[in-house]
Amino acid sequence: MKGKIYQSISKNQSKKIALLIDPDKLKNKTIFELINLSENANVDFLFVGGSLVSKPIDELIVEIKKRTKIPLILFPGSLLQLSTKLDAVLLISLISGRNAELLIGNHVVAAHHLKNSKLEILPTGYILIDGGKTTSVEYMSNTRPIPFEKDDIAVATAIAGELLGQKLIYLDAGSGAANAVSEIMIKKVKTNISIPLIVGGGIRTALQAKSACFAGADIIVVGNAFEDNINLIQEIADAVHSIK
Ligand code: 1GP
Repeated sequence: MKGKIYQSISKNQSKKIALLIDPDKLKNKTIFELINLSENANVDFLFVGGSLVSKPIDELIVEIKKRTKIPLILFPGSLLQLSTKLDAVLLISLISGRNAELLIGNHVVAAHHLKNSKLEILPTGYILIDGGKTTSVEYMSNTRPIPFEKDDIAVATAIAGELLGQKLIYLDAGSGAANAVSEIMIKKVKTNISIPLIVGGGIRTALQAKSACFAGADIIVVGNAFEDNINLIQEIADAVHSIK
């Protein structure tokens, strides 16, 4: 049913955790193990995708769907990652950048495919923040991140995204960022928008996840830290879900 996932994000005030699966970084066996642990930890969403994915992900998506009921959402690095077997797609406009293909070009190419699919479409204003190192998303998207301390630019970008009709804002320091998005930036962005806020990139501990939630994040995205230590899934999920 269209809209179910967005409703669960926007109507339900509880904080949520998403596990990011990058198919290129992990063996399928590890992915399935991560999914088992995610089930046990009540992880809210599985994001799948990556800035550069070298293999077709359709088969993997089918295998993941067999193993879990957790909603599977594409976090697309490119149009090649689109699959009708997913539950939903973050329809990302990279609004911190000035790359026309990632603002509207790819969306035009995918428009009919998306409209004719049963996928839930989640229009997302994606804002890349400098996390202290050059990330794959920065290089592959050919966009410059917003400087770490330029809260005012991040806020204005998020407001513009909402005014343009985005339904979610995603503040991302990029996968493997040295520094996660600052609490002060999260707080300022959150107080200036009325749509749900996703925050990710460089979150490696339960304390960081909790602090980002207290600052205003509605969904925390974690990839690298879970790949490095699968036991963190329960710990970080519990920390996020403990916030009332
Ligand atoms: C990247 O926000 C995600 O786009 C997750 O980042 O892999 O650093 O957790 P990490």
